[in-house]
Order: sequence, then C-alpha cells, then structure tokens
Amino acid sequence: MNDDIAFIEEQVDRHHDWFSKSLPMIASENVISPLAREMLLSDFGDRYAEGLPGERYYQGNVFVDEVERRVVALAEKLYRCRHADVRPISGTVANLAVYYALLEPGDIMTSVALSHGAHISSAKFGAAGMRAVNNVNYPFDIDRMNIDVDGTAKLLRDVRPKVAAFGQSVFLFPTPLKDLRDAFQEAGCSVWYDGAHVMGLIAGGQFQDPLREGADVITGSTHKTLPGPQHGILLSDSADEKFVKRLQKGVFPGVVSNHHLHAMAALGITLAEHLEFGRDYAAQIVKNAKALGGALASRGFTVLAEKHGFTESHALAVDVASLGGGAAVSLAFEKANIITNKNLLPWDTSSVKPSGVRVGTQELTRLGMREVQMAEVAELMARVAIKKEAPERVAADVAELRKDFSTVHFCFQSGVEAHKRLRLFG
Ligand code: DSN
Repeated sequence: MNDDIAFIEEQVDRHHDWFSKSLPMIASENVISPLAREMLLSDFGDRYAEGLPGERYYQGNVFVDEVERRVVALAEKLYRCRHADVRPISGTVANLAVYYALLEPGDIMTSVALSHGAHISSAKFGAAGMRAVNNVNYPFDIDRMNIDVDGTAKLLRDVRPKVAAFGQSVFLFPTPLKDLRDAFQEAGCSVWYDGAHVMGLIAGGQFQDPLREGADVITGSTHKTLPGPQHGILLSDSADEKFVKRLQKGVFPGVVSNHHLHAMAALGITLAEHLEFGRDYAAQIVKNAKALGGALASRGFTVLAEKHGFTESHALAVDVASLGGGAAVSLAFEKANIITNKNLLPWDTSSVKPSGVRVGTQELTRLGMREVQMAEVAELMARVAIKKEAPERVAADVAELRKDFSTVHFCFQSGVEAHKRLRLFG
C-alpha cells in the first residue's frame, strides 16, 4: 500500500472512531442519513451539468435532469414556494449569487454585525466586500440577542438600502420581519434572509416562516438543522419572473459553473425525508436546546438570554469568560470529546480569544437524544469547565453516554422502506 494513502485512510478511521465516542455539538453541523450518504458515492459526483435541466451545455444529463427537477419540486413543496434553486454548492455560494443578482458595487446593504452573530459572508472582509457593497449594521438588543426593532426600522428608513439582509450564525431568536414590513416598503428594498442555521427548523414549522413574513429570497446551507449534504439552496416565493430570473442568473452563470450533482441528489433524499420526519425532528431540536440551556444555567454556566428562555432555535450562546474564555474552554471540551466552538459574543472584539462558546442540539437530537440526555450532557460540560475535572476522565463518561446513541434518527432506516415511501412523493 502506498504510504500516503495508508496515512490518509488511517486518519479518517481515527476520526470516525473519535466521533463515535464524542458529543458533536457544533451548531452548523449534522450527519446525513444512510440513504443520502449513498448518493454521495454515486457517479453523479463524476459528472458535469451547467445551466438548468433541459437546457444544459453538456450531454449525459438525461437522468441528472430528472433528479434535479424532482429535487427542485421537493424543495418547493417543503418550503411552500414558487422557486427553488438547488445548484449553489454551499450556503456562502448561495449568498454570493444574491450579491451578484441584487447588488452592484457601492449599493447599500443593511445586515447584522459579525459580533452580533452574523455570518462572515455578510462582512466587508468576506463576500460582501468582494461585491464592494456599502454595508451598514443594525442596532442590536443584547438582552434579547436580537436586532432592535425600532432602531432597525429607523435605520431602514434613513439609509434606504437596496437590500436588507438578515440571518445569523448565532441565531437564537426569530428575526422580527413582520414588525419591519412597513419599513421595508418605505425603504423600497429587497429582503434577503440567510436561513442557513435554521433551514430544518423553518421546514419543520419551528422558529419562523420568512417567506410568509416578508422575505423575498432565502439562502441557506443544507447541512445544519436541515440534516443534508454539505450544499446550498436558494428559495423565493416571488411572482415577479424578472426577479427570479436575476436570482437564477446569479447562480449560473454568476457564481456556479458545474454544480455538485451527487450532493444535489443527496439533498433530494434529505428533503424527502424531512417532509416525512421534519416536523418531529425540528420540534425535538428546539425542546432539547431549551432543556440544555436550563440544565447548563442550573449548573452555574452563564447562558445568554436566560430571561427570554435561552433560545427558540437549536443554538445556545454561553459566556465562559470567567471560566477561562471561549478558546480555553472549547479546547478543554474537545479533550473530553465534547465538540463545540469558541464564539464571539456581542461585546467581544477578538475572534481568536472570544468570551463565548456556541453549542447546538441538532446533531445530538438526530442521534436520538431527548431532554433527559440534555441534563447528562450539561453535567459532563460542567465537570470539565466548572469543576475542572481532568477532561480525559470525563471523556470516558462521554463515550459511555454515546454508546446508546449511534443511529441516525428522523430518516428512513432501511433502503426497502425508503424506496417504498419515497415513491409517495411522485
Ligand atoms: N461558519 C459556519 C458556522 O459555524 O456557523 C457557517 O458557515
């Protein structure tokens, strides 16, 4: 065996072994279902398709076109919208398509600030900067961990942005879109909602329903609370064909040439499974997040927005400044096989040494954990960060807890069952 290949295979095996004994709590990750994973290994991953089904620039797409049409239909059904584009290869690429379609260099865009939880692609030194948009941030209510409604309405009226962008990577509470409707109208702006973190919650009837609350376009990745492959999606319910055409062109030829056909097929399986299981899954994710918030707070952690129930999503923000800071605490968690990330909190200035840790319950829920396990998870976290027990000792108990939670839930468990059920969506 070639040494390099043996090395890479060994590292991947070790990673699998490690994660099978860990608590994966990064709020932006998830595991895909066995059936969706099968699609990632298919020959679709070796092929090219540019443009739209039926209007391709390559031959060989007969069955790819059939699949893409069905995946689009599943997305439109799940999100109750007129237009879905399943070609963006990531959430950031979907965001780039919106920049390309709706904004010109120098245009004003309003958005949430990075330290208030926004995604890097809305920052000047991220994708927003590439389009050279003039980015203005909303005022933020730290107590509620949400944008300040009155201040935001005033800002929109004052600066009259071309696009009002919303959405966060620390996304604890729904964006008050409905309360801003008049301001959107007066500003005459397009409303863009980056729902990456909450796509599975939205589809499962939790959190909020942006397309019914004023958003003209939603972008997202498809592998967070929507437990699909690493991919992107763009949705709109606009009846304005010109607007939709601009979005389509933003994707191709704007920012995607070939899209990733194996991931697109896997996304189709995920969407079909979410139509079947998504409501129960989304409800349990939120119940678990609230339970974890309470359990962490009762053990001495400072969980943000306690007065407001900690969260309405999958995510929690924990201030660990007095416990050593986000960098040290997330490293200690990692040694105990509790996988989280350090995170900026609203008052932080350094993203390298922030005071927060962000956690999400979507993957633990996917593995079958419920409220009772959230108390156990909180205790394990407290043993590391508050009681300062040796992380390696805690790791043994983490592995013990994981033993009973190794199956992916909220999906078809067997190929036979799945193929029988998926035909129902024809
Ligand atoms: N940076 C990712 C997150 O962790 O939220 C999203 O792309």
